[in-house]
Amino acid sequence: MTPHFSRRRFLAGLASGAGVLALAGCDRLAQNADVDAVLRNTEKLTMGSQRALLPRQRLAREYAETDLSPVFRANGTQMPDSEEYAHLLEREFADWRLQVDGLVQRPQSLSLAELKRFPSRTQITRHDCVEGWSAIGKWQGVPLAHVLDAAGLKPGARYVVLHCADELEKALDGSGRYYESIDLLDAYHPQTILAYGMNGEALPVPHGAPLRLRVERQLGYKHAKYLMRIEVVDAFSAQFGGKGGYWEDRGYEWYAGI
Ligand SMILES: Nc1nc2c(c(=O)[nH]1)N[C@H]1C(S)=C(S)[C@@H](COP(=O)(O)O)O[C@H]1N2
Ligand SMILES: [Mo]
Repeated sequence: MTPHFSRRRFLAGLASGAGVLALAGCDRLAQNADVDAVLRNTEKLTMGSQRALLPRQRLAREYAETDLSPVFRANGTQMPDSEEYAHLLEREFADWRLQVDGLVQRPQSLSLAELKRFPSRTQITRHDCVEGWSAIGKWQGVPLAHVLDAAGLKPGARYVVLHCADELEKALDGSGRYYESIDLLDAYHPQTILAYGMNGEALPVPHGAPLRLRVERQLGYKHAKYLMRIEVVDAFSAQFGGKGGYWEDRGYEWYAGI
């Protein structure tokens, strides 16, 4: 008996009592129209209860153009302080590449033009910073799911680490570099995008040019700006301070759900 069939029998047992299990083998169970109807219903029930148990896959609220904040604050780094970034900016990011590596089948090195050739998503959402301010902005970018699919996950992939160009704290050992991490549930969420556009224009430098993460079900500090590299890992304990992000290493929650 395949695991699939035993799962169906388990579901049928749940729905109509253990009697069904006692009287029928797999074949009879599958051929019986009434039982099929029960199975179809329990499948819906299963989907419903899984959706209820997985509120993280809910969509964040999306707004209208008229809701856009007249001013969207920039926070944290507003201009990465490195020669490398200065050179990239000078050439309008023509030499910038997003590295995608780690537990992937096909490591990628993607230019901005290549990222823009993927299907894009535009969303108007509210950004909430723990420091107590919010702003509504329009973001355009490629769903992270498409980029991960292009790279192909390897078995064991669990988290996506986002490496940034900026050091928020100057430290000789590189421990002051901004980074973040999210799990695959958030990485594949339909509103999780790598944004290259903001409010109808190219993403401005203070907001993370040329590319930043939008992960709309979480607080502001998870939305890593100035992306350079996406690394797929099985655990983030070996990265920097081991807590999964620049602010997490300094005491903030790793899962900053809103
Ligand atoms: N690379 C990088 N990403 C970052 C930060 C930063 O300092 N460096 N600050 C975070 C915080 S705390 C917030 S609230 C948002 C601010 O995004 P904004 O500048 O577009 O408002 O970016 C987040 N991502
Ligand atoms: Mo923030």
